[in-house]
Amino acid sequence: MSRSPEGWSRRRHRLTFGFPVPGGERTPDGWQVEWRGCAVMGVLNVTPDSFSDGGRHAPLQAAVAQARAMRDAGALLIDVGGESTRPGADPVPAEQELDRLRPVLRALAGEGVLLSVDTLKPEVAAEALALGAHLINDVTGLRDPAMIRVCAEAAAPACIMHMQGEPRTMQHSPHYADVVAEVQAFLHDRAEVALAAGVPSVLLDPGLGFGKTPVHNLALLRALPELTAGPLPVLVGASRKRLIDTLAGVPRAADRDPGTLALHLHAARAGAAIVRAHAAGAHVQALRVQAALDDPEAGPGSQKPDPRKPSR
Ligand code: HH2
Repeated sequence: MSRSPEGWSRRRHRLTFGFPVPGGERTPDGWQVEWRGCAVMGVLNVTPDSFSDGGRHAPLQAAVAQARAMRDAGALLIDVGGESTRPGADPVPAEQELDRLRPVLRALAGEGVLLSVDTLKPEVAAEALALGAHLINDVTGLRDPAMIRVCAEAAAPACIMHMQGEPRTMQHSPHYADVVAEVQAFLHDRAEVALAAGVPSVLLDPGLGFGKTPVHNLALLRALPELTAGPLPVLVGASRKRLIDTLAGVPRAADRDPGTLALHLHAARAGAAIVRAHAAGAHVQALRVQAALDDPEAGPGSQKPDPRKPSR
């Protein structure tokens, strides 16, 4: 695996916003949020039918409590979703998606955490940004020019994810001549178009499980160092996905956090800037430990070890 010269945990990543954001610093280009190594995006689904946590955070109090817990555990961003994009999912009307998102966004807008909204509808993105969301996570990778316009007009960054097809049918027969080259070309093309149109910054996401077989997912995970070698930050979302069942035999999605961590620690070492996770606190902890192993200046390794203290 190729490593950036200073090690993955010391590599700096940034997102630029055209408006003040929690943790942002004013720069000539806008408000910048900068971090080192790999940060965590905590998943907050306010849907009845998401594949691993559907219905759990639908009541407003449960959603707010979960968001606060993830923020307090050290998540950089909370990704709020009002529509499931699991394989086979039918789309929900924009008004229904907004009915789910509005109360949560209103409640979380002043909570001092970066809020991303997981939507593929420009009209939902526009209202979410007006309600206080900071970033749009679009699983269709800004294929709709209207989504680019919404992000550019609000001066909000976007996560560009690759998906072959659409959620209802994407897993029927995914096919690529060269999955790594095709995903990379798509992400770079959409990023170029979005940045030229005025979207202030973007995250790139290979879209694990979105129109991909286990072989495609593994090829993308193994090729992450290629994708992260470029200047744009890369997000990886393997959380509780079916690949973990294929690799380790874990049929229940809610039982897949250990496998998720293994994949996300791999992604971090391969240079990912953000991992998207349901178990946000466990990820922050594991990434801190792994970063301390990678960075000789971090953690107790930077002090002289006390030879009288047993190490266990
Ligand atoms: N995965 C899911 C949803 N949104 N966004 C990005 N950028 N990357 C991902 O890998 C990704 C995503 C699927 O997970 P989840 O939100 O838990 O499920 P559902 O779509 O059923 O709500």
